[in-house]
Amino acid sequence: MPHPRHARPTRLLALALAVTVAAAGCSLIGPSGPTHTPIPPPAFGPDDLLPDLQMTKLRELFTARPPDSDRLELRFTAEFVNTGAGTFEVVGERPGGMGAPTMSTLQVVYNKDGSATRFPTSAVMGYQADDHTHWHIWDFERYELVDLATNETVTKSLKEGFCLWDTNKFDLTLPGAPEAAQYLDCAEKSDLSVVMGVSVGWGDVYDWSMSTQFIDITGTKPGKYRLLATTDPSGWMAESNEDNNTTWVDMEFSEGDEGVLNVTVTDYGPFAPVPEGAATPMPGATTMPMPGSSATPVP
Ligand SMILES: [Cu+2]
Repeated sequence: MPHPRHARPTRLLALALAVTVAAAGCSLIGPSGPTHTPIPPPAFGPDDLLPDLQMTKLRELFTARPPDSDRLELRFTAEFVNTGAGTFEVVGERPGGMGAPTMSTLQVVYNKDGSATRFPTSAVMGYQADDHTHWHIWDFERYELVDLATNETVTKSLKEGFCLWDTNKFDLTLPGAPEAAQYLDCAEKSDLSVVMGVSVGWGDVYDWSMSTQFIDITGTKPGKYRLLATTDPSGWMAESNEDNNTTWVDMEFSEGDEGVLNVTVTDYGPFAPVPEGAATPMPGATTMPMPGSSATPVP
């Protein structure tokens, strides 16, 4: 059933409560350094229709050197899906008007009785130009490469933004899954608010070909590595299960041509399994890797 985005009655939680609780929390070290004190999501009851965000299998992994650069990139396609009972919806607002470069955010959780809870989250949105030209949530996915010989993190994703969007049908047999995409717009530069999200049963795909969909592995030697990908890594959003947000893939890097590393996948960590009779097959690479990349992407 399509869900209305703005029309439902809301009960705004007491912000004072959230701030009091947040003051007791520890400061947060994100992938790009210290950020503001996180606001914990409120508690929810059995009639609140919470989303559940999970990663699907990481795919299309390969390394590449962009033209005119010494950087070596590990590129891959990542996707998170919403397998919960309710839609995942985030509202961005900038009450300060056009002069404000960022939007503060609210998550909206709908209830079986038709009401909705809107509450502030620690997530921040910014406008991204280049090949996106829309608003993003910063740091909503985290990617880390771990050297399996030393168990040390080699590199992490940069501060990165994500527009939440119903890009892929994942499991439309889930109760409440809409047949058609509901979230397809991350607004324009001049907009003062935006509603983004991922519906029940839908996925949001970050294709390897997007400008920032890589981690910098310059200087990484051949060997065995684990790539971990986590959605909502700081736990900003309310979900029915906070313990299934990470997936990983184990790989062996070997010397390739022209300084790239060839990638052989050896194992996968837990991921949201493609349901039997899924509405559509998982998307694969539709174009060849960029010049200078390592062979064909690993499916
Ligand atoms: Cu974008």
